[in-house]
Amino acid sequence: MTEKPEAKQTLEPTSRRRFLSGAVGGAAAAAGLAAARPAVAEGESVITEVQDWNRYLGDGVVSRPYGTPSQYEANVVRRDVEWLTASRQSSVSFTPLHELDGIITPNGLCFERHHGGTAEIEPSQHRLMVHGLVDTPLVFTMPDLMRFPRENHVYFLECAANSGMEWRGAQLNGCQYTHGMVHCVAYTGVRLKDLLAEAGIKTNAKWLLAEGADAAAMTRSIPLEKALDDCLVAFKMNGEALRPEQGYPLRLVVPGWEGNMWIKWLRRIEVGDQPWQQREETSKYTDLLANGKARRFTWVMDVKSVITSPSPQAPIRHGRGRAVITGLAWSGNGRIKRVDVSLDGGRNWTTARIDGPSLSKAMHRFYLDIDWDGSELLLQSRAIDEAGFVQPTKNELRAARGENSIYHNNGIQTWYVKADGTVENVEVS
Ligand SMILES: Nc1nc2c(c(=O)[nH]1)N[C@H]1C(S)=C(S)[C@@H](COP(=O)(O)O)O[C@H]1N2
Ligand SMILES: [Mo]
Repeated sequence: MTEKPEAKQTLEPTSRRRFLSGAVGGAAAAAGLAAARPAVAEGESVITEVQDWNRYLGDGVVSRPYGTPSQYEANVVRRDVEWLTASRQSSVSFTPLHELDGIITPNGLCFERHHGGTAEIEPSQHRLMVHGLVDTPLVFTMPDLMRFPRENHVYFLECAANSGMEWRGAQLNGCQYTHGMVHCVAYTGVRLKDLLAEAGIKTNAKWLLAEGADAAAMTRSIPLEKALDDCLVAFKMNGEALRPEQGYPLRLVVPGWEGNMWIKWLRRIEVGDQPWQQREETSKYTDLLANGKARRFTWVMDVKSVITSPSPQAPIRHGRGRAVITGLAWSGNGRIKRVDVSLDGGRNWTTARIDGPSLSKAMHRFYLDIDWDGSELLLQSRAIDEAGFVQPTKNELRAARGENSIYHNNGIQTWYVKADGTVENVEVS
């Protein structure tokens, strides 16, 4: 791989260009061009001549006791946007969605969002206390938790602020930045309802307060109904221990709901009869409407999708002909039923192919295989979930919620693919 890191170029806000829907594209898929083909084999030197990598014996086993990606993948990393937040302890890094495929986010590439930095906790010193409106307040050690029945589930986690910078117009040039506050991981954990049952919840219990052991001691109120439905207390991600950045040794998993409720470094659950509005940060996670009122308790993450390639950090490098358009779709309401892709800014839509597992409240991977004639495209994807919700356009969202919001932007993203294959973040109107 020879491409340079994109970090610099992506930090520049784009020109916020707006396009008239239908101004470009259209002919690309329909044209039915003869696709560019692989070269006809006739003595390819990288095969016929001995290369360095088959001249010498390679490193033996366990030369990398914990394996890391190839040196040629050094570009595939979490990135941050320096001007976005004042400190790295209360900041966010973004998942490099444009470099990934399938539905699982590798552990080392999961975006991070902390309010007081990463806590480094020794597991033998970690405790989870369950108290409040319970019959018997309990303190669980990690070995105590290992004795409860375990479950495995793949879930996405999306920060409510994902795509927040894009509310007023196209802003950041790459899906890592516009959509990278999301990851999708296979969790192993125990059911929160089993731990609550062990303590015995009182009949007037309605809410939980979950608290982390980080410097922020972050707390969130969670309705008891959700806790008893599908919340997990997880200790493994993608088969191995949680990473410190993701809450080692214990985190709350709140499927389909906004990321801020998924308390990391989980150390305390207090059972109560009302939300802890004053003490927690719930007031910050509201959606300010045009009339000055705010939406609160907007926990479910709405149906959403984005094309991950091509995208500004993943331009089309191979020229015209056969090309793969791919992206991700997810919904806090359950499974994704369908994803449509438009090449012309939303005038015409083609149903994309969802490939791989279709799991509730997990990422779905979609593909559209096209024959690109080299003309400009305005790429969009639109997801529909099993509850029947359709991903809205950004203008529809603004009409409903105004321009002051940051949170819960699930609007349709547009990528402008130019004739040279480079891609820009734009909006169509
Ligand atoms: N203890 C604690 N839990 C936390 C946070 C935090 O700062 N401290 N951040 C929350 C927010 S706002 C989000 S979006 C998710 C991010 O999870 P991740 O870092 O695994 O991506 O964790 C949530 N849980
Ligand atoms: Mo968040």
